[in-house]
Amino acid sequence: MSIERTLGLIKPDGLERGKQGQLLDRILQNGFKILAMKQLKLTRAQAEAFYAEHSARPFFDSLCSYMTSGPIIAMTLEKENAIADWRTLMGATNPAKADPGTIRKDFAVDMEKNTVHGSDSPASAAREVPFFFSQLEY
Ligand code: IDP
Ligand code: MG
Repeated sequence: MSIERTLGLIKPDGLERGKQGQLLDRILQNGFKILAMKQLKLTRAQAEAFYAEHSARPFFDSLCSYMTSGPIIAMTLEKENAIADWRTLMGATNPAKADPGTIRKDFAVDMEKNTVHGSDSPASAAREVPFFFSQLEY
């Protein structure tokens, strides 16, 4: 295992319900360093670009509307095995199928409003981290 960086997002439902403190605490308690962090609101074009891999999916339009419905928090997370470990801490996309103790099990509203995002592979982390952060921000 090696030290990795991955992109974490707290999605609009997390901020709207005031869960960001609890979510950041879980991230830190699980050994992640938050190397960079900012709160922002995506434009429609930015959301569509970020989720471009899903552009043909039936949920794409609704997903982009939801992701632009309010502010999000973007983070670069670092630890050993960060990419897989953050996905494990997040839990399954569908919170009804998420394991006990995962963020999505404990916080998600539904399959769309599932509170957090995480890069799903080294290739997506390499694309997603610089989507939100420049080298000047570390
Ligand atoms: P992931 O966030 O667990 O990697 P993806 O399949 O990459 O899941 O989907 C991206 C996001 O799109 C999900 O986190 C969720 O917000 C939304 N999404 C995925 N599948 C559905 C669906 O079937 N209905 C509604 N929203 C969905
Ligand atoms: Mg994904």
